[in-house]
Amino acid sequence: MGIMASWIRNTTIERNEISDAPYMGIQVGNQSDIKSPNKTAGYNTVRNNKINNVMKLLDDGGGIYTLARQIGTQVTGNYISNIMRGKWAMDAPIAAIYHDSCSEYISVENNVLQQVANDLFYQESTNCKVKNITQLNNTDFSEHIQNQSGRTEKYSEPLKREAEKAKLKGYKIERSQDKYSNGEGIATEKAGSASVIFNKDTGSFYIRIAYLAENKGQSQFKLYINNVLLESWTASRPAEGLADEFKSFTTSSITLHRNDVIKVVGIAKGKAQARLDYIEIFN
Ligand SMILES: [Ca+2]
Repeated sequence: MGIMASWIRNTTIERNEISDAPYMGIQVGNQSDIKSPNKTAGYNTVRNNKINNVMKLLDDGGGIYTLARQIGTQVTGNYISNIMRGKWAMDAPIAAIYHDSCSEYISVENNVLQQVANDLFYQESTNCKVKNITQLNNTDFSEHIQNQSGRTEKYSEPLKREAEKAKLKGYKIERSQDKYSNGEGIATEKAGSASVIFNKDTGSFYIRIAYLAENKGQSQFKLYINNVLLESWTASRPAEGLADEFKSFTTSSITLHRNDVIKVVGIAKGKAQARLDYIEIFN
């Protein structure tokens, strides 16, 4: 196994290169207490990793493997290739991305799955089925995603700014273990803004805004850099069975300069309160 991450929360696994391994590339999540499944893993990010030629000996696994409910978990930008059944494998499945028992509330977006025995596998044969997995734009070729995965000399640690620690206008700090990855975020009944200062050297970065999809309405969000509008989006709807669901919006790559002001404006809709959790800047 390349990376094994069991009962973890708020953990990012990114820009690794894992190859030629007898078993899996990355496992995120592990068996949870079925009576309180939200109390174990959640809010994890598996991003821009390069995984090649794993599962060489064993079966019942994959390039990236998830287990148990983990609200707010995102698997994105990974380049997974050559996941084929080895000659010692038995009858269990092998897949580029393998969702095992109870995997739930995970988004799987913009991954490249190339030369694989199966692309995505969902465990259906146990009494705790996989459900509420969002799948978007997974493909077998993307020059951009392939180039963006694995190690890079330009790598810098993501900058994560909690919304509740930003400069706020019209927003109030709210404490809720159910709503926010770290138990704290911000909410507004009308409209508000949260601003942070970018404090790294000039470079190309992505900005990811973690917000709450609320079933009471679809709030609007706008992202400004130095008061110039860059993006606007509407909150998505939470998955079935959830009152709210952690979601995120990621920009395309943009140039940021030291002391740029990154401002997110939220406009409440109905009884939804344009809730924000954090702003993350990564390259
Ligand atoms: Ca927060």
